[in-house]
Amino acid sequence: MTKSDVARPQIRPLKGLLVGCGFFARNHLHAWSETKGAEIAAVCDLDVERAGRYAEEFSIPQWHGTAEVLASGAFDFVDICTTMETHEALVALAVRHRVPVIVQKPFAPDIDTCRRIVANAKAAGVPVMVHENFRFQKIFRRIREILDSGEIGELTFGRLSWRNAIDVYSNQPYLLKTERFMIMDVGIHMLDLARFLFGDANAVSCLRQSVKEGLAGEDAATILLRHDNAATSIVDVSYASHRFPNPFPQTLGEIEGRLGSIQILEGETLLVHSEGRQRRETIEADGRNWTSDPWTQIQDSVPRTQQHFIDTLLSGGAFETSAEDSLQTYALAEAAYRSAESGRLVTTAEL
Ligand code: NAD
Ligand code: 89V
Repeated sequence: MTKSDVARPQIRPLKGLLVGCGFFARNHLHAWSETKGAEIAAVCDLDVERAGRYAEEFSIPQWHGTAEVLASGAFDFVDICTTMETHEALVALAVRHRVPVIVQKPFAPDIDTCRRIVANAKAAGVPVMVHENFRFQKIFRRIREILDSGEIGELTFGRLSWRNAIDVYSNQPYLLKTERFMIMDVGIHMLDLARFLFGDANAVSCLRQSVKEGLAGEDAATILLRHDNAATSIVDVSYASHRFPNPFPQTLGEIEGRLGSIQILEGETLLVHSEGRQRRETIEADGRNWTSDPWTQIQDSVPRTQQHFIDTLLSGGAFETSAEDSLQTYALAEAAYRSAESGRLVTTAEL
């Protein structure tokens, strides 16, 4: 999808509509207030009172009970912060009115739906980015720099582990009823990180677990990836891992190359091993007056993700997590579910 035809001179801030005034939208609205070159002109939610409350809290002039307001032509972009089963219809509505989109993860519940959304947007030439913010966390930008420096040599192995036992259900009760749960909720962050750090992958083996009683889907999964560059990686995620203190929301792990390795430790600390010695780096997320531990590391990544969207929209370049590129990430998630069902290694080519 070329965006050169959508590059635009910056005269006034781009005006956005935020759709979905729920749990995580607060972070989006705080982040938009510090995103250069953009402002939220209106919010909408099916629960129009809730939209009104958010508009008042964030001093936003307009609020609506439906996203059909996109037909007004008043918006330069739309930020969709609703749950995955609503994304196909909402993105299609934006595409119909030629409004560029940033849409929260999970992009959609399955690969066929993701592909339909991408084909529809591509046919209309409307830019769509998936709001996938873990790769925009400061620690992962630093790891990318170290890998690009060649300090640990050619990559051979990686492991990304996200394990804790926070009560995610109080803020996000819909997760109790979601059949495709942990792989789509947190696994997708890790699969995108695995592609960002270790390169594209072409085969997946996966085991799912449902540890907590009464869940419709899995709250833990262990995924093995075969990368195009012959590296192997493991992604393991769980909402049922009891650690004290709780490491939420940190991603831990290790990365190995032919000359050295990087350990991702608690406390946003990297231990880099190369040339026979080790070096320690701590990359703390930036706190703000609207962020609070333990969420700071995630909250800090939201304005970085949104700034990338706006800068790329204005420059006409390619989004890092474009809808089209994200098809490869969601193919890995799809392969993981199919592997868990079939008990065998699944290649992305067969999807
Ligand atoms: P939520 O259920 O709290 O909020 C969603 C809101 O959207 C609700 O108020 C609902 O009324 C509204 N809505 C649903 N369909 C709508 C429609 N067609 N038009 C207008 N409004 C509509 O959900 P949440 O927990 O805020 O999660 C939203 C998305 O953000 C999910 O996909 C979730 O996975 C994702 N999320 C991402 C992060 C992260 O980026 N790190 C963290 C938490 C949640
Ligand atoms: O990031 C997410 O998608 C959330 C989490 C609790 C991990 O932040 O579900």
